[in-house]
Amino acid sequence: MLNSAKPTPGVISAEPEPIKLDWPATALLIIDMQRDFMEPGGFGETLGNDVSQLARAVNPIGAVLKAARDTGMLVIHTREGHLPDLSDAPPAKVERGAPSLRIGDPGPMGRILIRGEAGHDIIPELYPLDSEVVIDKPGKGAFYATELTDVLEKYGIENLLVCGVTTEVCVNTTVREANDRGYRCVVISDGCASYFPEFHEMGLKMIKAQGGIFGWVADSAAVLEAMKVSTT
Ligand code: C5J
Repeated sequence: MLNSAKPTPGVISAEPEPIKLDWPATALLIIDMQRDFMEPGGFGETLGNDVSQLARAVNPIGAVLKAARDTGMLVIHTREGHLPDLSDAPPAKVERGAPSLRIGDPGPMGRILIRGEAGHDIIPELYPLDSEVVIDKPGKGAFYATELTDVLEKYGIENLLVCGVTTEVCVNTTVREANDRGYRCVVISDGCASYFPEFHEMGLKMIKAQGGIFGWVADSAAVLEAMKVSTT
């Protein structure tokens, strides 16, 4: 745990300070745990990244996902990707850089970052249940051009437990969007990962700095400990 003090029952030992959440108003938001980011041959690797760096987030997310399912917490998964005709993919995104394959090109897991292709799907270890919400997003943030706000309002959600990949890109963008919309975000530190370990560290620091300018950061053990008490 991040804080050495004995946790108060139901309170998440978080940084910059402990936080107590109203659990019925809390959702688990899992960002982009897709084969395209996690596995060789996908979007992440075409950008030159070592995808093995992301594997460390899978088990911590799995543990919190299990607890969320056991306690009936709303679970939301996101997937970054584009329509097959690329009508929702800005040319500035598609044309950028010098990847080995561009968005829409055929790859070993189907067309890169295209909805419906094998690479776009969520990894088997964290596969959504039919009852869970899946948000398809064309951007890095989960609020841009999606129905996420409507979903959160429908379920009366005020707080988000956020995890997924990558820490400094889609997790950070989503947390910043959520913070501006008034949601309390607790980012699960070991449930996030980056291709660049130093960006992961810095991405978490940016969230919790300045009194938690974008939100709170806690590890999965601290979140699980608090959930044990608070959901009963
Ligand atoms: C990226 C993401 N890194 N899910 N997407 O392009 O963070």
